[in-house]
Amino acid sequence: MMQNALLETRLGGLSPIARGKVRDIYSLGDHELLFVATDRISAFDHVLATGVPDKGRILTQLSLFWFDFLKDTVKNHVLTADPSQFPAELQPHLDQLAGRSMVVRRAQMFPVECVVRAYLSGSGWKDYQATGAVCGIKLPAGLKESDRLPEPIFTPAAKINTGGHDENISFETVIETVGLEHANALRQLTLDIFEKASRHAESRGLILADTKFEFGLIDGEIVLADEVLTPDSSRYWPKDGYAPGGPQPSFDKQYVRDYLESIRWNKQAPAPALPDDVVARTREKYLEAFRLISGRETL
Ligand code: Q0Z
Repeated sequence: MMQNALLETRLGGLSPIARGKVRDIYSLGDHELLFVATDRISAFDHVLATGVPDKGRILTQLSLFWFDFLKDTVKNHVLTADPSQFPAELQPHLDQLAGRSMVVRRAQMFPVECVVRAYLSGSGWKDYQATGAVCGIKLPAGLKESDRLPEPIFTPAAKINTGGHDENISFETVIETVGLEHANALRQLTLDIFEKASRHAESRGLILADTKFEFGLIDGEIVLADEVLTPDSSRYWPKDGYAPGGPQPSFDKQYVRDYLESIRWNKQAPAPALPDDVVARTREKYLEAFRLISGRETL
């Protein structure tokens, strides 16, 4: 049967050093962090009152699949996702943590979101309509929304704290922020990883339209951190039914968006709850993404 959704972690004495819309991060000494994916779900920039059971486990297992898939191309921050190997102070809390969390190495994060786009959507489509370019990269005239680009492009963004959307920035600005060598390395890694991942997604019937990677430095080496290639950090579209010339339905959140539109929510707090059937159908979409991408039947 369907479990309850975990909306908030409560880990005794520990307090999170960061809570995102969906994920919580806890400090484990100077060199490690606990990275937890809750079952929270956001839509239209708000966390909804209802969670989606198993979403945190599904997204964590997807990230772990991709970290492993990409391990010959890039190092990553994962130390372990095996709860029996978690530090003693976490052992009383494994009911909350098992399957949805990993102990990771603390990195010095680059303050740049490494976005790569193979299709024209979201802020990329907005910027293209306004300027004919995205992040300073001039694109051919006459592209339609959701069109495939001539080749994947690196479209970095600057993190904006507390609520606001990330701001698309030029490669020049990345150079000014992290230096020429790191900027070149981040762009090359981003494009290499994306090519490998999008080929895999394609083989499973999914278009990987775009995604966002976050990298950090550990002992002077660039590592892939955060979550990787989840539906929360990526646009996956079913190949079947792909139709440029408008927005594509969201693989995972379309039932949620359709419901929120149907009740004409004004997209201001407080965010509403979701009916059981919308939760159940959305949960099935996350499971479907996991099965397609990982080739595994169960979490
Ligand atoms: C990632 C974030 C949030 C989830 C910090 N290995 C690492 N070392 C140091 N810092 C991070 C990581 Cl992954 C780190 N974030 C982004 C914020 C929830 C992820 F509130 N923040």
